Amino acid sequence: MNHVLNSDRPDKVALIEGDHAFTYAQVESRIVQFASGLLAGRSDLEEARIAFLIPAGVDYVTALHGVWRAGGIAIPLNVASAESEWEHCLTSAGVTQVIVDQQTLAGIEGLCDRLAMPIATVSDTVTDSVLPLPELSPQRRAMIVFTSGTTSKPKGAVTTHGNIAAQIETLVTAWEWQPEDVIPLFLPLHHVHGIINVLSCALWAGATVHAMPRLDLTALCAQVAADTFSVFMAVPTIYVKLIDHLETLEDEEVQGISEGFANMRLNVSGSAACPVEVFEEWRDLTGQVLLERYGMTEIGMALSNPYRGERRPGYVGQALPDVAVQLVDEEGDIVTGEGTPGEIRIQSPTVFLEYWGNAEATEASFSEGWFCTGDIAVIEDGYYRIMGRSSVDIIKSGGYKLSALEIENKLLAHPQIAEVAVVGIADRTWGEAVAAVVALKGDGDMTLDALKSWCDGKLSSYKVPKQLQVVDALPRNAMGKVVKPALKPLFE
Ligand code: MLC
Ligand code: AMP
Repeated sequence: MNHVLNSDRPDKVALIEGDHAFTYAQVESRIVQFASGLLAGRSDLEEARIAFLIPAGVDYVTALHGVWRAGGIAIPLNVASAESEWEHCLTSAGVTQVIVDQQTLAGIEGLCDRLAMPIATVSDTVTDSVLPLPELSPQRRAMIVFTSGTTSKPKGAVTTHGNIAAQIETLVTAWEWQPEDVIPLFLPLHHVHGIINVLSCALWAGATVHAMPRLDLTALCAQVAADTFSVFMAVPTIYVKLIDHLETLEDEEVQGISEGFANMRLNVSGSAACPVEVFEEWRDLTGQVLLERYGMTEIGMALSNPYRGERRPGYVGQALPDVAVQLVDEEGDIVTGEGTPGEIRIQSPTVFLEYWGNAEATEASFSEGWFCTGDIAVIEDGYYRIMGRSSVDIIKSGGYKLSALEIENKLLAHPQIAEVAVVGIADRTWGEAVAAVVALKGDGDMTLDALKSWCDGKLSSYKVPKQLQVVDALPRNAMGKVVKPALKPLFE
């Protein structure tokens, strides 16, 4: 199936990258040339895993769609990861080839050499000898997105072509995507928020995407003030950063930017809870009533406030089209009626197939055919409200899901650290901030700056603790397990 790239208006601009505009026809032709180059004479990649490390732009789209069209499984990697994190993704997924661009080549070249993994750029791969591309059924595996959880190492969530099409279609329908839409893309492209909600929905609808390699608030706001965009999607942290940024500007400039946001048809917040104060400040500043929605790597988007109708602050709305939702209480009973909390469970064509090479984890995440999210919610007056997560070992920082265990395991390699516990503490900007409590070997001391320097290159920088407390010993229960809730007050 040739899903996801609109073919209705070949001359329309699909993607803007810096000073370059690429039409749908140009993007399509580059994808076919790249897919043909990848195939190199074969008729189908037969689900070979092809990873890529490419910032937002035409090469990213070419790699993603090219791997799909050649019958491979696309694995978008975080351009900002530490080497050991890339190594885990490449080896655990059995990647056979890595695609880079000129900027990212130097960072991963050494690792690929060591792993004897072929590496190439998109430009090296495209060919003029275009081949017939394979027919792909919706059941075929299409993508692996690495996601953290309650285990130490991230797991690769596999979605099929059918899952991806369903994830896109439900949002295109619910949020009324149109070919006239224009959206900025500054979110990272190794997670579903950027890949599906922004990039893929836009390209499915025939809209235009402005690809930005990173979040540059000044440049972004200048384009907003020029009324470039009709739709805007971000995590709550970015709305907080925008509110703070506007406070530093002159009134006249603020007015232009606020009007730019006010003139858009839709502002969406998701990937983490949007605090009611942020919802209200954004409405006061721009007149936009944020549409908050809830999703997850394994399921795409599941719950959303209405596009037309009341968007309620602090709530994530109702089930999206074709998504079935259950709340299940601690006894395993389905919650009926309003006001009683339960774990969110999902059944939908959007739900992923499996964790790559980890049948045990896949099985553990389903119950009687329902995917168990680990998020606790309640229904009030017909709207779902997310109350929290069943695990204290998951931290949501700036929209990134982090595993406390993964960070603890890294920190334990520090020669001075005897024991460590990592928790998420409430933070206005990040939602939750990573905080570490350590007990040291011997009599020495440890500063946060010293710990951060030690982490450099060992962990992605957003996983590095933002706060540190040194204690004599960690509080443990009778079973010897660290009592994490007792640690949070240390940071108050
Ligand atoms: C950056 N930093 C973070 C951070 N992002 N710290 C904690 N948490 C984060 N999320 C730190 C860096 O390490 C660095 O620290 C400093 O902030 C500046 O880095 P930066 O890269 O210049 O920051 P900035 O560009 O402002 O990045 C913030 C951000 C980014 C909000 C734009 O975090 C981001 O893009 N988040 C979105 C993640 C996302 O897309 N999640 C969706 C997952 S899918 P130092 O110390 O080095 O200076 C999902 C499903 C769903 O959740 O429902 O959507
Ligand atoms: P990820 O695994 O990175 O896809 O993150 C998914 C998780 O983000 C969910 O399981 C929720 O815990 C959280 N999440 C996403 N959207 C929201 C939201 N609107 N409110 C609260 N939590 C959210």
